[in-house]
Amino acid sequence: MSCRRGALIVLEGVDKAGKTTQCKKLVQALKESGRPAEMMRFPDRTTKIGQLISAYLEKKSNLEDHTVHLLFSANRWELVPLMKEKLEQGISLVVDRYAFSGVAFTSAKPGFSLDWCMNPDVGLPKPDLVLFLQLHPAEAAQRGEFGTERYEVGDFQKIVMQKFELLMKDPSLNWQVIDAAKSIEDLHAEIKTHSETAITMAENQPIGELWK
Ligand code: ADP
Ligand code: 2DT
Repeated sequence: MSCRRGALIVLEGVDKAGKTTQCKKLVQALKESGRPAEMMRFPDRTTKIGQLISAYLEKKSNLEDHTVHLLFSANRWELVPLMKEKLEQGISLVVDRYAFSGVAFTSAKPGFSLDWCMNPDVGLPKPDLVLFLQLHPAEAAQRGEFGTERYEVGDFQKIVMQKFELLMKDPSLNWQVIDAAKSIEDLHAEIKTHSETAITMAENQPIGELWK
């Protein structure tokens, strides 16, 4: 490899765990320490597929459950060429939700196996680090009411959490569980340390393939 590649760092967690707050702070801190970094988020609502997903989440349209699952996956795949290009240029990507949200949310619906849900995302760029921001539902509730989007319902989120726990048992991924009840600054310090280690480890390794 002619230049050191960037790392793929994913932040996952339940709603209001602080994912977006921490992604932004991490990108800023990495840049300030001379490590190129950019933020991405899934779903990326700016593409044509993303707009279909956005209308579904906003309850402006209804989509069949299998169909919307495949659209979420397609929304990741359509960005893979760009992601690989950036990683190969040495830019680390800090990603707000990824395939793990995809699997956890759909498999929380009746009749969806974990295996079926994982299949469309097999082979995506493999994260070098997955930070799971763990927050008790009662703590999350203190951070404000749920919004009005689809899935922003307490009981559904509890099942989603159980599905995330199943995914976290996979030893082929570098999962780091973080206590998201800590202060924004304490969390940031912990996340930055894990990320710097992952960036150093990833530098001389090829980009992996998820769940392969
Ligand atoms: P997410 O992206 O996981 O849904 P956000 O980053 O949007 O979460 O944060 C949700 C809300 O909680 C925001 O109002 C944010 O300011 C607040 N928040 C984020 N992190 C913390 C924290 N560590 N402690 C207390 N409040 C937080
Ligand atoms: P936010 O934009 O507020 O993060 O909400 N979701 C996300 C899925 O059901 N499947 C997926 O593949 C992804 C990435 C989680 C987005 C909502 O969409 C859900 C919450």
